[in-house]
Amino acid sequence: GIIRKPAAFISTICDERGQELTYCGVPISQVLEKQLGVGGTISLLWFQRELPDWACKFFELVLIVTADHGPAVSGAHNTMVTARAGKDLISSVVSGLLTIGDRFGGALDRAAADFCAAYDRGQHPQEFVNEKRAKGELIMGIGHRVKSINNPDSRVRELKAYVTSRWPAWPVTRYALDVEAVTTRKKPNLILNVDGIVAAAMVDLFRHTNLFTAEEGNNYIQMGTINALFVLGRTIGLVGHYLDQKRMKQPLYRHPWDDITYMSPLN
Ligand code: Q5B
Repeated sequence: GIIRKPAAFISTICDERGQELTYCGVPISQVLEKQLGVGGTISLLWFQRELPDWACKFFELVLIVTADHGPAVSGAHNTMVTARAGKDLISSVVSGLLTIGDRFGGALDRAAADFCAAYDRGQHPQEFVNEKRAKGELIMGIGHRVKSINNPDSRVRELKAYVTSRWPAWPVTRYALDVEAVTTRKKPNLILNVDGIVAAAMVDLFRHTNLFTAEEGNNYIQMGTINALFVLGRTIGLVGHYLDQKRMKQPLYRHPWDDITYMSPLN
């Protein structure tokens, strides 16, 4: 018979070779006809299955609420500075995306892993907080520079209302809220932040749709899937900031000297 050389790549999410493009086996016409939307498209291309409507709508809700959080945050700031240095859209957006990490918008995966591990071992939220403090570690998904119990984050309120009314069960989200109750007693800004609520809700989603095995759900958490929701959402805002600076023909940005403390070790 014909001996076929082994393929260099295996792809399991999309096929463009036939008459009609398919997303994980579903023809694009059906994606449109069934109005799967952006959430349904994420469900096919990221998770290789059609997730229930409540889950797809949740992805869309996350994209909406994480799309932007003003010009002052790290990502938007970098994008604006890069745009004003005369760079193109991709360079400017990428420079913003590269700021996403533990401190800014990229705490979701570790928050998911930590909350779910603590919940699974039956650790009391107070003990979890004590343990983190003893290790000198920050709790991922907790804390905000400007939001606090006195200045609540409406994004978190919306997400919490959605999850608690639509999820079949949400024990890890409950656990994260119990952690928040402990941390906010210490400092009012140690709230469950937008990263934290999305992370906890995603663990509950993997566990309670009955469409993922426990191993699949855990693998998705380990792979870095949940940060992808923030990355995708915030890309919308970063494009907006790039266009905004270009539209206004903003000049090269140079940081003012009076806002820099120059300290030479030899003076
Ligand atoms: N402390 C977010 O810090 C921030 C603590 C904590 C225990 C904690 C910090 C943090 C974990 C990572 C995380 C996602 C850096 C944040 C986001 C998207 C965004 C952004 C936007 C958007 C804020 C002061 C005191 C110290 C600390 C203690 C702080 N966090 N203790 N666990 N998690 N969180 N990141 O206010 O005793 O005084 O030494 O890293 O979840 O990024 O809008 O800005 O949409 O764009 O600068 O919402 O919480 O406070 O670091 O100076 O700490 O609080 O140990 O204690 P801050 P720090 P002490 S959402």
